[in-house]
Amino acid sequence: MLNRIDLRGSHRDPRGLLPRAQLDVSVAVERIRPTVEAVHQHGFSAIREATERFDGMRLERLRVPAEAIAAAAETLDPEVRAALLESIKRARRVHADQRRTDVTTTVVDGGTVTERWVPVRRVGLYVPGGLAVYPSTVVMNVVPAQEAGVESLVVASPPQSQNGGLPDSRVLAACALLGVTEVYGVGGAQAIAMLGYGSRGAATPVEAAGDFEHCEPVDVITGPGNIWVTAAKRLLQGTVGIDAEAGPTEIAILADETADPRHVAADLISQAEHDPLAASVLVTDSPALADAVEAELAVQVAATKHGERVRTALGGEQSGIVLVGDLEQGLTVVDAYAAEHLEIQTRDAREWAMRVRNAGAIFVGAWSPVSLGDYAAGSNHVLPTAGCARHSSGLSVQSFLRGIHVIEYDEAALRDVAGHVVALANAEDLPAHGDAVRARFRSEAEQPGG
Ligand code: HSO
Ligand code: ZN
Repeated sequence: MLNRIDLRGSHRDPRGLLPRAQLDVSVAVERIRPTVEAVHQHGFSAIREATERFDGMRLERLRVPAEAIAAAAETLDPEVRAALLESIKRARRVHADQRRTDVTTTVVDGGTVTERWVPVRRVGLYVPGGLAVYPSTVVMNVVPAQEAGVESLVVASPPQSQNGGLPDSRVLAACALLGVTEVYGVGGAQAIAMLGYGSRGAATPVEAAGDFEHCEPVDVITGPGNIWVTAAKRLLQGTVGIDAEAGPTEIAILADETADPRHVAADLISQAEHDPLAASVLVTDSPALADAVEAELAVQVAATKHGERVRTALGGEQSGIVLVGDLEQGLTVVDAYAAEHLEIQTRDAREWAMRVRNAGAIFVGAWSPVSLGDYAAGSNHVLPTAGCARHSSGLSVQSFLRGIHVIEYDEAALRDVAGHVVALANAEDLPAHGDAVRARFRSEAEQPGG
């Protein structure tokens, strides 16, 4: 079912040899540019037009009424409710520990620099619809924003025809459990544009904007989504802050002969279930394990609910089994791949995990499968995909904070360093910079740097 790539004995940089889909976001950016621009200019009427065209639904309003959110919480299955509450509790514990305290450095006597960690004021959190519904993603977006101290927080999620054009009721229920009251039933690129620009429309006269509740623009947009959502986030970057790009999900497993092939197969299937474009990659130094996993996949895929989707994902060019000569080479391979999720199922798993440089999140040993992290480990599941783990982190409290330097020197401390400022200003041929310091020391005798 899976392609095999044999890297045993190869000394080449594995980067170009690994399975990975070529998803061209820049092409999608051009496709959605007119929609985003229309929402910028015309607000609600453009959002409505795009929703009709792409989702086949007519929007009467944007904001989900408070009664609908409350009703969703009341009708939520008690088992799901308990699970969501546990997921929220664990996520809060982990994310509360990520809060930063302001740090003041006394650089010299009378001269300090303080780093103040300040939450952004308003954020927009996107929760995808599509092939599945994601109340768990509400938790993973909202908890870090709340723990960061964000004061204004809105959720956008696609309207569902089976829920009367509102977002999925489990998504709404998760919002209720988290105390989120501002929710919009809008999806796709038009939702991202709405969050970034608001729904009033720059070119729409105030009196024509309608008297329903509009969405005001946010400062940061986070959350996963399909390629159109990702493209819109890329286009809006600069206008607002965005988190790392999160495309189709990925799991890589580094395993040796001690791994249980049934677990490895089950975990590969678990993420393939998300999307026919999902990637499942096994990296192993054991051909026997590779064969055993293949045999297990044949059995388990036949029995799994979304077999069609899983088969497409596992058989795609983005998935495969990579054979390596030893685990050292395996480490090089998983670092080159920079998976969204990396499982280590080897002898001394923790030691190997500590040596990994590139991954969105690392799952150590036999008892920490990715699906635990998807729902209830306390960790975040909004993670960088497509190799972005080489330079980006998953969602965290930090995603919603800015570190602001506050500089405070007294007269003596400034006088002390003034000569250096003047020297550097002159070296850059920016003498007015030096003058701004010298102007503070009135008498000639006091003038630093001559
Ligand atoms: N594995 C997905 C998250 C998720 N799984 C949500 C189930 N629900 C991307 O990390
Ligand atoms: Zn998942």
